Amino acid sequence: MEMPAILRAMREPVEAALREVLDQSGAPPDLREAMAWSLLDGGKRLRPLLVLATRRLFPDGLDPMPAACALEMIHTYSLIHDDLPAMDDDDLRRGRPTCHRRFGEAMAILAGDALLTEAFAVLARAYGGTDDATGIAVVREIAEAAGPAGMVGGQVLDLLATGRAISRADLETLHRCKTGALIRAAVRCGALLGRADPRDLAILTRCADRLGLAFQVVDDLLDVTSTAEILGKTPGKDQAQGKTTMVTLLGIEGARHLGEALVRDALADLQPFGPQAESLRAIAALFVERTA
Ligand code: GRG
Repeated sequence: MEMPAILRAMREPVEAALREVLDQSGAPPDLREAMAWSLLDGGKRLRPLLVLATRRLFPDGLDPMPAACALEMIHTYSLIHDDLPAMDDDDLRRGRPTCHRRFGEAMAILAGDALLTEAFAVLARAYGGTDDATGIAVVREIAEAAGPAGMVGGQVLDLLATGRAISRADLETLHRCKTGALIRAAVRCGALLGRADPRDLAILTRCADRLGLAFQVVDDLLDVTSTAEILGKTPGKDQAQGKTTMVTLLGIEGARHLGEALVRDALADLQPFGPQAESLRAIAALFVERTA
């Protein structure tokens, strides 16, 4: 998917930082290869970009790159585990074989485990020595977003909802946990690292929640409107698994309108931040314009 130049330029240092994280992980070569297969395979890097772009709103603070890398590592672990036969049982991710198809199930589980645990090592190394509360707030933010009340909890809600109809409220709760939590954490970490005041943090949290839901609405749309070639993963899975989605609840046009309205409101949230929010606005636009 083509990204605007401003985001492409921000993505380059993220790729280099992720490579360095792997080099310093101490993983045995076979494990490193499996981790690299999934981590360095051309994801859009939306979560790291959100951390960096939000940090740009503020003049002072801490380096956002370790938090950006940690979130991408946790996102990648979640995709590896989600693709396993015990969960979504998928063969294709980002246009090539999933980690377990390439390296076997045991190695894929361990590559996911390694990415998750190493993410917290990256955070501890980077922020452990800071003498204020910012570092620990960032670790807490990411742990809570990834854990039982966040992404893992959302995955369980998704599992339980498979094959049965659920209400729109329950679907929004599921989305807020499964995909929204990491997106919210990305924005909040950028703000925390920029030492945002409580008012700005609240505005950005609301903006992130809107973006998180818009992201999932578009994901539901792409699942029915796109192809494996464009998506890089198997389309049509929601219907095949009997899942309630924003498309089944609102129809294609209704879901499209909801996604657009959410991003419009998210952009309005960014108004007070002026030109400093240019890259964040570009990411927000991408959330509805994305094709993969
Ligand atoms: C296994 C604990 C555990 C959690 C899995 C996020 C998740 C929970 C599963 C992924 C299933 C899925 C395809 C959800 C739709 C939203 C999503 C996370 C899409 C992939 O994110 P992108 O589009 O991917 O940012 P890239 O490949 O660009 O990184």
